[in-house]
Amino acid sequence: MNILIAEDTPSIRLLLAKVVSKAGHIPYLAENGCQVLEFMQCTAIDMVLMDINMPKMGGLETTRRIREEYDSWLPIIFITASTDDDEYAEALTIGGDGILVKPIKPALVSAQVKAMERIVRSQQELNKINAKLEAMSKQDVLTGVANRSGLYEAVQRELKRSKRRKSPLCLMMIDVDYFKQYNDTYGHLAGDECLQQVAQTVKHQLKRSVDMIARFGGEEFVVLLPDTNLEGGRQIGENLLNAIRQVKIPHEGSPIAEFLTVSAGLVANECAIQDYQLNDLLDQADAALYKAKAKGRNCLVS
Ligand code: GH3
Ligand code: MG
Ligand code: MG
Ligand code: MG
Ligand code: MG
Repeated sequence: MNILIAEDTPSIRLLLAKVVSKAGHIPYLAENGCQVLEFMQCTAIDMVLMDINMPKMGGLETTRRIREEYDSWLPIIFITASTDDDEYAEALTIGGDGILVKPIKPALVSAQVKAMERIVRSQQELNKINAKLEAMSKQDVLTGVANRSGLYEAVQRELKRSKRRKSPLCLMMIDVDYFKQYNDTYGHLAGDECLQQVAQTVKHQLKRSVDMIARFGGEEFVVLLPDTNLEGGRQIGENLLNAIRQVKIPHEGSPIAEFLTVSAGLVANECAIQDYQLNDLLDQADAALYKAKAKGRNCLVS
């Protein structure tokens, strides 16, 4: 762990640094609260050992500011020469996690750091699990691409960016043609594999890291193309439809082709960059998709 030691008395600062090093951690040194705050802006600190009485900014005020500025918890252990219980209580109340009373006893400092490390480690585990759960909540289980929730988040973000940069974005809705017949012919499991293939084909076709594909639901996918106007979106869309045709997934039940095809509806927000909302894009892409189906499928309408 990176442990920041804030103590204005040089000999005590040195002693604490030795204890921290001996316990296998990396000590960083500060002489007052101002240095602590500065330090925290550029280095990831896992724990703070902080004297309450320091010139410029003491431990209590520094802690108040840390708690105000940082959302995530950082353990702060106070060091004090005071024998006043009220001061201990105040220190814990404003956000301290422990108190060490001077004169410093190395064994006690080391044990206190170890005890706090247990909490830090379990907090880190929880953070990891949280990050995983959050990623999972935005991913489609069957195809591995983003799900609707991941899509909505990306569209909201890209719409803001599009307005800010006055740069258009495209949204395309893709729907597998005669997929009910596909399931009826080959079975539901083969249908699942087919959806995985469609998703992966589209994913591999998208060259830029900002482009994304999401499973909107069932056999419908949405492709989001930032910084792309309608003409660019059309080209990418036609290429996607072609790439899916080229996979040549047999579809005997399709009345229109030997192999699996998809239809697509495309919309760009280029004419009304200020006003487009998520639902406008989805509604218009869906309306275009409906037209593509009505035109006979296996095509893109924008
Ligand atoms: P269209 O060309 O008009 O789009 O016809 P369609 O048959 O593709 O459309 P419809 O909406 O009638 O049927 C969609 C089918 O997709 C029905 C449903 O069982 C199937 N489906 C939806 N989700 C899944 C899935 O996760 N796995 C499989 N295997 N099939 C799915
Ligand atoms: Mg002091
Ligand atoms: Mg559908
Ligand atoms: Mg369909
Ligand atoms: Mg149908």
